[in-house]
Amino acid sequence: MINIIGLGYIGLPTALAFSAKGIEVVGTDYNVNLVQQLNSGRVTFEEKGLEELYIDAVKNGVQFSVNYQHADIYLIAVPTPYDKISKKIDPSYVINAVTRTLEVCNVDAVIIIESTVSPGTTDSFIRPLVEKFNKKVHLVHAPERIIPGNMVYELAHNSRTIGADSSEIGERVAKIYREITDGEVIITDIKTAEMTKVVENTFRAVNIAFANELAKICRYDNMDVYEIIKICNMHPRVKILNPGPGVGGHCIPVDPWFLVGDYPSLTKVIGEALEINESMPEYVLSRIMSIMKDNGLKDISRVGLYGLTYKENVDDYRESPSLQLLESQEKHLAEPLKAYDPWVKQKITKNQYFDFDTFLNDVDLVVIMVKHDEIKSNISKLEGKIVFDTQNIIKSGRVYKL
Ligand code: SAJ
Repeated sequence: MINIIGLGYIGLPTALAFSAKGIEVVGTDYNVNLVQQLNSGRVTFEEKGLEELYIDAVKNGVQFSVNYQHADIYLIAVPTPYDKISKKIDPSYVINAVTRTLEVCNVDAVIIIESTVSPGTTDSFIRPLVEKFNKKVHLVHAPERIIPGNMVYELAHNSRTIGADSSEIGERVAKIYREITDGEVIITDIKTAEMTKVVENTFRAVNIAFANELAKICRYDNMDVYEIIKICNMHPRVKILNPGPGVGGHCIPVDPWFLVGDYPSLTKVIGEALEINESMPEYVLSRIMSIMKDNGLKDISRVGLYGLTYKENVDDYRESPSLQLLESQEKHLAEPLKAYDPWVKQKITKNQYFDFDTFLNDVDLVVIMVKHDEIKSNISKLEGKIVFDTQNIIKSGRVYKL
């Protein structure tokens, strides 16, 4: 039996994937409401293919509980936020989960940590805990890699990294992961596994920052950044990502800070890249101001943000560029812009709409912050509006770009 600790965006799909393959799984989360919802037959967030996976897992007897189980294998998928001031990782959730696991686990249990941690976290925070308990267990770090929007597919196909203290434990855990993925499963040591995860997300953050910087240069000197990136990417060794209104989510804007926090004097490129990404929502605000001037639009209440989530076709709005933008507006004591997102059903900002047409009726300038499928297939509805397309989804007509 595998006891999966933390039933959020990573833990839940992972628990369901193992169970759907016929492995006995108990998912544990301290959030009573979440466990109740899962036990009452409903998944807790929207994700392509998740419901189907849930149905298969329920058929196979997956269980959800607030209690940690007596087991031989644990998989920990709890959040690892970072301290906004020191930029260092906050391992308290992982520490708490491992402590509770150590209280109940069988001797010789394997504790797999999937949560993203900075290199050295296992050595500095987790091993001392294990020593304190004086219980023989095996620690493994197997960083998650699945991308929201395509999680179920990626769980089944991504290659995986298993960091373990011995090849014997590494192989034992690799065998478990091979049940759910047809991707390659690589065994390495724990610190290397910790580092690879942070490096993967840092690579993406730096590449996006490069694209964002290019967007600013091109805007300043009146060049088309999208045309330039398109042509450059035809070079066999160039692959520039897309500029955008900012970088959101709980991974790309967060994990690279672990490196900056731990190695401040060695992370010049990374630090600057993160600053560039963080400057984008404010940059969008300044573009909105100049577009309003351009069109003689004086009333800020006629400006609306399309999209509140951190990226397209997901319901997760953590650290989203739109929320960063609204926060920055708030700092200037400005009335928040109108906003609408088809994926966000609860109220998360003051002037929020829940119906696309009503939203469109109430604004003259539409700022496309997120390229949800909904807007992509309803571009014609924007006719007659001033449009600021930060996502480059509209290819013709008079549209403002980043
Ligand atoms: N973004 C851009 N330009 C791009 C691509 C993305 O501005 O060209 C923005 C998105 O709009 C979004 C943010 O970056 O706001 C992050 O989105 P994402 O799709 O790049 O990544 P995440 O956060 O959804 O998932 C990432 C993935 N990591 C990598 O691709 C290296 C995923 O595999 C990880 O599992 C996940 O982080 C994680 O949890 O660590």
